Amino acid sequence: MESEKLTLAIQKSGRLSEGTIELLKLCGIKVSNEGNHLKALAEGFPLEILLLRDDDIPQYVADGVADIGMLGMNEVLEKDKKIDVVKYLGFSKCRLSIAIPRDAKYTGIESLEGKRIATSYPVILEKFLEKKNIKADIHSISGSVEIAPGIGLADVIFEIVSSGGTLLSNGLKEVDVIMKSEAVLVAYPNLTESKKKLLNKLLFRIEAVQKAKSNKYILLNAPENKLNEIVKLIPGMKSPTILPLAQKNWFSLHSVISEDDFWNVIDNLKSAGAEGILVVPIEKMVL
Ligand code: PRT
Ligand code: ZN
Repeated sequence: MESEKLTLAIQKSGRLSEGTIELLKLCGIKVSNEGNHLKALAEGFPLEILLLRDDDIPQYVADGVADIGMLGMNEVLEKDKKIDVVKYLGFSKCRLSIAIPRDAKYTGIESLEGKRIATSYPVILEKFLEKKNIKADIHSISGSVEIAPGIGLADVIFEIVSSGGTLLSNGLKEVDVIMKSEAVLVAYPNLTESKKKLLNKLLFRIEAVQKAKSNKYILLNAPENKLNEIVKLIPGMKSPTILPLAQKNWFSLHSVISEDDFWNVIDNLKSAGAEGILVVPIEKMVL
């Protein structure tokens, strides 16, 4: 159907908003959220946007009220609804960790036996403790979990950590990372064929953005007698572009290199005789 739209649920405001809007923008989708509305319009893709608290997104997607959603993997696991995780999005990264008062002892997960643990993630914690066969007293609280040990409400906390600053300022130390989290794209499991097509179109754009982020465009100059060796170091998407320079026996090579082994490749290129190396970001990458 020509006019069909996907309904996307995103966080109204909070730690996910910036990354979400930025990713959509890189996908060519502009969200205009003027005023305090529940819905926003999107330009550049057939999307209707619902602006929600992140806690509510799993239920909206499980019910099919929203076709897709963007939220933290921690919230997906905590709410435990029947929804599909279709893509890891790479922003709002954090970890869910065990933390204890600075002077307390911890020798491993077994140290949690019989302890009072404060958390805003009771479902994840309960499953974890059950798997490890540990009995503890879980106190579910919805905010400021870090103050619980200080006011005598708990011995231990299980909470999101990012920089570690909040733990530090509450006299706590991180002793075990239980899981890592980042923003994910989730979907209603029973999307119609036409909505699945739209979702695939959106995924295609997200993947092009992600590939571009993890790669760089490289330009360099090389003498003719070093070309073969240098070409092997920067194979690129198919093979590098080689253009003759005005100076005789010199060439310009253009290629794409991965962010992962970036500095190794640069070192090897220099040793192999490459000169005038330029590295520039790529905006989109379609293979
Ligand atoms: O209003 P709404 O319900 O939508 O938002 P919220 O307050 O529940 O969530 P929000 O905006 O705080 O976080 C949304 C999501 O961002 C979380 O579900 C995580 O997936 C992700 N995220 C990434 C974080 C953090 N980093 C983070 N640092 N969520 C929370 N924190 C908090 C944490 O709870 C702790 O109190 O920040 C504190 C720790 O930070 P550091 O840097 O001091 O370690
Ligand atoms: Zn929330």
